[in-house]
Amino acid sequence: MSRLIDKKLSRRRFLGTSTCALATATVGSQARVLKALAESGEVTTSKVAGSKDVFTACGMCVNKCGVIARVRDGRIHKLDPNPDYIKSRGMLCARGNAGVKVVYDPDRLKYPLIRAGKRGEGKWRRASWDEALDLVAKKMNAIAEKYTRAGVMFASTEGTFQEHFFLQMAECFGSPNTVRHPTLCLSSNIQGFSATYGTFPTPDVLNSDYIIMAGANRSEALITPDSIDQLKGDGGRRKLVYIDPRFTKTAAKADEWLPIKPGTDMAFVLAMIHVIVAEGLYAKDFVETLTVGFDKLVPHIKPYTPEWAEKECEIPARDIRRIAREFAKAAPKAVFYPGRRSSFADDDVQLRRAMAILNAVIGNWDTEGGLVPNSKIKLQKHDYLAPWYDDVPERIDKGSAVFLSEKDGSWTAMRDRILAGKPYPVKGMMIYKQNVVMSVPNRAKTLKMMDQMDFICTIDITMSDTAWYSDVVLPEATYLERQDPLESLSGILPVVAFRQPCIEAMFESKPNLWIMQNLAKRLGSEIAETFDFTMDDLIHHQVSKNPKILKDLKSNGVHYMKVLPTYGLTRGKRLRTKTGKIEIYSANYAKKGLDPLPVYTKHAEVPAGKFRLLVGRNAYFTHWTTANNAYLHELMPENTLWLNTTSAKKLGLIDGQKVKVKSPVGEGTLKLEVTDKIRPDCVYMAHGFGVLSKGQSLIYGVGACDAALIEEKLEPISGNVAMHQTFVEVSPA
Ligand SMILES: Nc1nc2c(c(=O)[nH]1)N[C@H]1C(S)=C(S)[C@@H](COP(=O)(O)OP(=O)(O)OC[C@H]3O[C@@H](n4cnc5c(=O)[nH]c(N)nc54)[C@H](O)[C@@H]3O)O[C@H]1N2
Ligand SMILES: Nc1nc2c(c(=O)[nH]1)N[C@H]1C(S)=C(S)[C@@H](COP(=O)(O)OP(=O)(O)OC[C@H]3O[C@@H](n4cnc5c(=O)[nH]c(N)nc54)[C@H](O)[C@@H]3O)O[C@H]1N2
Ligand code: SF4
Ligand SMILES: [Mo]
Repeated sequence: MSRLIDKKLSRRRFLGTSTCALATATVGSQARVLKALAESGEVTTSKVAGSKDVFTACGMCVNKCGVIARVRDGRIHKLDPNPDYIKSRGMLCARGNAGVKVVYDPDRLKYPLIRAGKRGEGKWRRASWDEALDLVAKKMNAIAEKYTRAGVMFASTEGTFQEHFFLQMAECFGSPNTVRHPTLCLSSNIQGFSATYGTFPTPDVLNSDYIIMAGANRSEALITPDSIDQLKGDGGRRKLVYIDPRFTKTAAKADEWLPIKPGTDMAFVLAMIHVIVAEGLYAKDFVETLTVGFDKLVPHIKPYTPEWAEKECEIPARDIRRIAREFAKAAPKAVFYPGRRSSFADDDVQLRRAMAILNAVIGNWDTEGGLVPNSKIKLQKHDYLAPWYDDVPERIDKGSAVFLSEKDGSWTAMRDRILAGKPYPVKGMMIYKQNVVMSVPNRAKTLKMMDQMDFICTIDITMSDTAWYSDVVLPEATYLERQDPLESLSGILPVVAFRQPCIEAMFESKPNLWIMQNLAKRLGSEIAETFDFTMDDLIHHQVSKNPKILKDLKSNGVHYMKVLPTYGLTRGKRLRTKTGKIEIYSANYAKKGLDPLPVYTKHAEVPAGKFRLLVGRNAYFTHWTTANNAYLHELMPENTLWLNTTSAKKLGLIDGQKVKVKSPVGEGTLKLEVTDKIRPDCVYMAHGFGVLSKGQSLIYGVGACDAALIEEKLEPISGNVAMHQTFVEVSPA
């Protein structure tokens, strides 16, 4: 019997990130771009002779671009972009194309595996699903009995499945200890903007005339449609100012590159606000009617002059002044881009608040070319009745951050509490689609936490480092082999993404729903009942209020709302802040003892003879997950340490030599890349190498692991980890 209950009956209410669900969306100018792209022939969708073409959604990163898989004789020959998929402007990136190699990867997980040697030794035996799932259920129950149900933690990352089934499993099993990627990624950003606007808005990159991007490397760290829009559609009118200690590909495409001193962005932003306020360049009517606290901002911002900021951020005062004037002049078609990953420093929420306030004072809220509240296409929720347990304690990381998300937790805070065994023991780990050994800074500490676990189960598609240190490894079918729930992607142009199987699941891999259902059966009838539906049931339930969605998905692979551009839908309405207005001054923060207006704090200087370690994306890889992909590996077979030419000279190091990098928490060896593309006080390496798992045959023994080097610093408001506060020594290997 289907258990898709309409009303939310769940015991614990999951608090998601707030999005402003609006009735209509903005399509007009966006549709023009898509049409122009299609006419220019840039969207190539060459058919494979005799192929069956299947619409699906890319699973290589968070964007879920529209794909047409060309399938012949039960094999995927080629992946093409879906030209109708408006969010990605009909684009499929290098990783999207390389998705074929995920399916036909000799290193992929084929069967359930049970550890045969010591943890991390790499000795496995093949098991049947029955045996493996019996063991997982037995271990979960044993931990629940000995400790409490909270003794099993559930870790997962972004994706279509985790929301639906993995968190449901955690809740139905009775553990409050779910932990997901946001505190390794963007939770401080969401917090800073939401505290100001009541939502995390989307920049209207396509229609903006002036964009400042700080540490948002959109030409390499792809976010659709921003990455494409940043390059298209402005007829040469737009100016892009890019701020990054590294000369990235976005810097190469920008009109100006400002190599800021890391950790000092807030000085730049506050000085911009200073100029705009002092010179009366702010949007007066807008500020008066739509914001609160401008009167408090005026005296607050006074000391933050460009001359003061220059000393902090090393961007000349005259440039700050000029950029502030240009920015205000282009308003409201101007944005200080909100960015995505926000874990630069441990005061990141206040940096994001400053960025939000800068946008607010020029009045770019909910206007063309400005910051636009997200729209989202409504899908019916999958609800269920979770069993009730009396003895479940609060989350182990409760109170570790001022605004801690109930479903996302704080990764590093949770790890610290587990290691301390306080306030209670957590002895089991269920991991779905997350590589915690690589993605949580300070790898040694993560391994120590795993060491003290009685049981670890990882569900992945390949032998990640996390799987390598697990007791049971379960193979999920890859994204090209399974049906996922529909996913509504919010934005200026919201779409519903559709993932359907292009071929049958290979080997003994199984989709997540099957895995959860079969585990649930072993955990008892109450839990099993909540999983008693088919994927088809779920999808029909999701579109039950609007069946056209599914019709569109089946015929075009995408559903979006085709209406004229509509900005300003929030005008005259209350925002989702306490005052209903844009909160320049946050009384809510004041009440919690936080700075109600962003106050600049100095960070530690790089000690003599050391360098600040930076992390960042490149266009060929998604985090760690694609380094071992045969196609992408060709583009980047190893990672290098970027070191500035003058710094290399001082150390007597030469390009191409092997160097040792040492931080207070770890070390690694990799090849040196001497370059002028980075400030002399920083070094950088790509994420994804220095793996521990021998199951990654192309990259095992190659390069260094950034997670082994980075010290975790907690951003106390959001629980986000700060990534760029580690200093390293570099010496010949
Ligand atoms: N050092 C360092 N750490 C970082 C970052 C960094 O740049 N440097 N970036 C941070 C950021 S922004 C983020 S968002 C996080 C991301 O870090 P995580 O949340 O850990 O995500 P990924 O690293 O992408 O790992 C995803 C795992 O899922 C597996 N996988 C892929 N597809 C499937 C599938 O279909 N099913 C299943 N079951 N598994 C699958 C992959 O093989 C991989 O093991 O990392 C953060 N940590
Ligand atoms: N190709 C590709 N695209 C991706 C992903 C991927 O793995 N691969 N991951 C997706 C995910 S999960 C995320 S979160 C986004 C991340 O998107 P971004 O946040 O744009 O990605 P990063 O490359 O981490 O960008 C951080 C940049 O900040 C710079 N930086 C470091 N410190 C400072 C500082 O103090 N100030 C300033 N101004 N800059 C600084 C770094 O040099 C780096 O270039 O990308 C998404 N898109
Ligand atoms: S940006 Fe690339 S990897 Fe990410 S979903 Fe789109 S095509 Fe796939
Ligand atoms: Mo991220």
